[in-house]
Order: sequence, then structure tokens, then C-alpha cells
Amino acid sequence: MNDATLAQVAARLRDAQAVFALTGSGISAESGLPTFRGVGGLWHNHRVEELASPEGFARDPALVWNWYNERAAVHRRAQPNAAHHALAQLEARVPHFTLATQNVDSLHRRAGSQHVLELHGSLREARCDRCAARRALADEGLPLDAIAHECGGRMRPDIVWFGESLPLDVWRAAELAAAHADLILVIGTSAIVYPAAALATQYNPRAFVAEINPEDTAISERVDATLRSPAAQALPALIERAFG
Ligand code: BV8
Repeated sequence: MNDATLAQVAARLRDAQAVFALTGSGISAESGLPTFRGVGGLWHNHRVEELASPEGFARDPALVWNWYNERAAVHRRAQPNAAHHALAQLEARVPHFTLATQNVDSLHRRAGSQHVLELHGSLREARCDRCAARRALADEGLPLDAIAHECGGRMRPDIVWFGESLPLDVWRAAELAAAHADLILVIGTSAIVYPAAALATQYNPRAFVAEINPEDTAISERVDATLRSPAAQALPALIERAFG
């Protein structure tokens, strides 16, 4: 990680009144969770975009629940890493700090972040696609014999699938935070999925945008600074440099 860039971003963080952080599955990589596309975009030879869609669920709800149940169990066994904890610390240090995540693993909440905008939902609950009845998901997820709901609908993960709108209240809060930020941190996302990726560079020409990612992404050309490093190293180093 370039030290001059670290110093530059740390100075921006120290002076910032409002910080907006957007995270993707890369921030959970060091908790042992596979990234969304890191597995070649496949699960048991099914494309993840196909499984994470209303069409995929309608076609084979049990297959989709097998995928989510497996992920829910992996999430429960995982622990938040130093990057999640660093963002929880920032929430307490920065006057106005907003965290929006594309992840459904609940690791930001488990790390102590109090206000997390879960843009794509979470794997904590299932909801009926007809009457909206909700039920908490056990550690192993949803038993396949509980998919059919008594109202005639089907219990689905409380997740935003491809082709579905993001929860309007959550989206509005994220737009506002991005638009008012002095500093935008984009952490562990390939910035491929919209509209979430737009929050990084399209809502605030005034903000200083810093990307934390070991690889190039779809927005690397458009950010003001890049820390080419795993988040669990870069974020603690950034906080240490900014606040000592
Ligand atoms: C919608 C829940 C429309 C499911 C997910 C333009 C505008 C609007 C929409 C579109 C558009 N173009 C295309 C679309 C449609 C689509 C889309 O964006 N498709 C993509 C594939 C092109 N968008 C949608 O469908 C969205 N809905 O637009 O609705 C609409 C409007 C009105 C009315 C009706 C409808 C909904 C998208 C939400 C989909 N659901 N998740 C689930 O999780 O099962 S998205 C899914 O992708 C995950 O949430 C994931 O988080 C997210 C993004 O992926 P990443 O997190 O970035 O993961 P990835 O593997 O790609 O990258 C990991 C990164 O981490 C890499 O860069 C890697 O280098 C880095 N990394 C690795 N290790 C580390 C690290 N970084 C730091 N430290 C490390 N150690």
C-alpha cells in the first residue's frame, strides 16, 4: 500500500465532517466468505445471477433455498474481521458517518456498527412473497418444508434479487449520505452492480473518493485515491494514521 496515498486519505478522514462508506463482499473475504464473483460467479454450476433472481426462485425455490441456507450457515460461522471493526470504530469517531453495504452477511452489525444501510437486504429473515409475513432464519436457514406459506404464497429470502428494486427508504438514505459526504470510502466491491455502485462516484462531484481493494475495479479510473490492499490491513492502518 502506497504510504503517500495512505497519508493523503488519512488527512481527508481526519478533516471530514461527513463520511460515506460503501462496502461489497470483498470486505468479508478476510472473514473467510467467498466474494460474490470470486467463485467464478457459479454455485454448483448455476450462475449466481440466475439463482439470485425472482425467475430463478420461481423456477426452483428449493434449489435457491439450498444455496441461501448454505450461505446462511457459512455467515453464522464467520467472524467479523479487522475491516468490519474499523468501520464500527469510525462510526463512533466521525461526526456524520454512514455505512451502506451490498452484503447480506450481517457482519457489519456483528462488528458493532449501529446504523447499517443494507442495500440488498440480509439473510436474517424470510418473508412471504404473497402476504409479506416474516420469520427469522435459524442458523441453518429455512427448512425446505417451510417454503410453502399457509396463505398460499412462498417464503423467500429477505434479499434484493437482480431485477428487483432496492428498499426505497434504505436507498434514499444512502443517496443522501453519498450526496453530503466530504469523503467516500469504497471498500471491497467490484462496482459492477447498480444502482449501488453509482453511490461511489455519481452522487457527489465534491467528495474525495478513495477505493480500498487489492484489484482494479470498474470505477478505479474515476476515484481520487486507491489503496491497493486488503481491507483488513488498509482500514486499521488508515484509522491509525488519521487519529493515532
Ligand atoms: C435494479 C443480493 C431495477 C443477492 C445482490 C443499471 C442501472 C440499474 C440496474 C442495472 C443497471 N445495469 C444492470 C442492472 C441490473 C442489475 C445489475 O446491476 N446487474 C449487474 C450484474 C450488471 N441490478 C439490479 O438488478 C438491481 N435492481 O436495478 O432494479 C429496477 C428499477 C425499477 C423497478 C424495478 C427494478 C438489484 C441488484 C441487487 C442484486 N442483489 N445481492 C445475494 O447476495 O444473493 S448483488 C450482489 O452483487 C451482492 O450483493 C454483492 O455484494 C454485489 C456486488 O458484488 P461485490 O460485492 O462487488 O462482489 P464481487 O465479487 O463482484 O467483488 C468483490 C470485490 O472485492 C472485488 O473487487 C475484489 O477485488 C475485492 N476484494 C477481494 N478481497 C478483498 C477485496 N477487497 C478488499 N479486501 C479484500 N480482502
